[in-house]
Amino acid sequence: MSRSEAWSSLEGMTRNSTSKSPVTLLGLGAMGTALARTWLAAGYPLTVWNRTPDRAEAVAGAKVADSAHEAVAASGLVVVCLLDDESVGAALADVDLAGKDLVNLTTTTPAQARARAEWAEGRGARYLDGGIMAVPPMIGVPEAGGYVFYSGSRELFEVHRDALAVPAGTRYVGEDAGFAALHDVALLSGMYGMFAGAAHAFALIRREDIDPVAFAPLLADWLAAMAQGVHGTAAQLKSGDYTEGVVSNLAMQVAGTPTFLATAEGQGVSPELIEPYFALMRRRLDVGSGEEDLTGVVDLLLR
Ligand code: FVH
Repeated sequence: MSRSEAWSSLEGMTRNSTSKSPVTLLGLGAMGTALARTWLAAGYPLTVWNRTPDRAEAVAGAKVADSAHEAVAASGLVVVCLLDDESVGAALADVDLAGKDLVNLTTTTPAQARARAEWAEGRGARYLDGGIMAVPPMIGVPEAGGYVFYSGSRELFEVHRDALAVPAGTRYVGEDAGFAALHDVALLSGMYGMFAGAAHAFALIRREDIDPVAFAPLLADWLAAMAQGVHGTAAQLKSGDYTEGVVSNLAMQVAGTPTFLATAEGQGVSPELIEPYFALMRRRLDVGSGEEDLTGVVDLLLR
């Protein structure tokens, strides 16, 4: 590198580190600590606070505040990553939020997120809610594919976009503060359905001479292939025509369910995870929807 290149590179580094606005982070649990480390590594001046002060030892380089009040006063952007909505209320109870940009990455319900947005705005803050689609080891590792859903103040999101993009990808899903939590919980609920199916599958082979380690890739590949079906479901929900592009209709699938139940019985496996889904399929068939896809089950769930 020539002298002039080295100088301009040094200038660039200085400009970058001085142009980064300070960030305050409340909460140094597993996730908060991972977040903190990425902001520090990226050169953001970071102030942290945690209810149990010892945990701040894990984030060398951050300024450690003695109280949530002091931490919030230190930066315009205040990120909160605590256990639940109750802990957010407790941590911020006596804190002056006027003029602050509050980003709440704590997992909550959509209703709690909306109420928290109203609460924060009532105290003079702009509010953005976040739903983290990552586990701590994925934070600060772009190739891991983690990201955060954001919803609420678009202005806040745009102003702090660069800082918010440091720990993980960002996906803004609307002005409704509850939407990030709703997307988060919807995806995780889908995940638990998948885990339930996988648990049933493993139970079926559990007592046989079948190596679960050899079985796992078969199951994973099958689930990944079948997961693509959600695009067809979405298209049908949008058009309202549940017979559009049907490959395996409901009547055929319901006819196959006794085989699954008899197999479970034969293997000494409880059908409690799959039977509720089959019951919904039968209910939909009973109203004359045999030519449809499985999409009608979605409507049966709506109370
Ligand atoms: N860890 C994960 O895999 C998931 C990934 C997806 C998103 N979640 C959510 O992130 C929030 C924080 O999770 P976490 O992993 O950091 O959780 P913990 O390690 O258990 O740390 C909890 C922090 O909350 C503080 N805290 C708890 N109660 C209070 C309170 N009443 N007042 C003030 N702070 C409180 C706790 O402080 P301390 O116990 O160290 O004193 C920790 O800082 C969460 O919503 C996940 O669902 C993580």
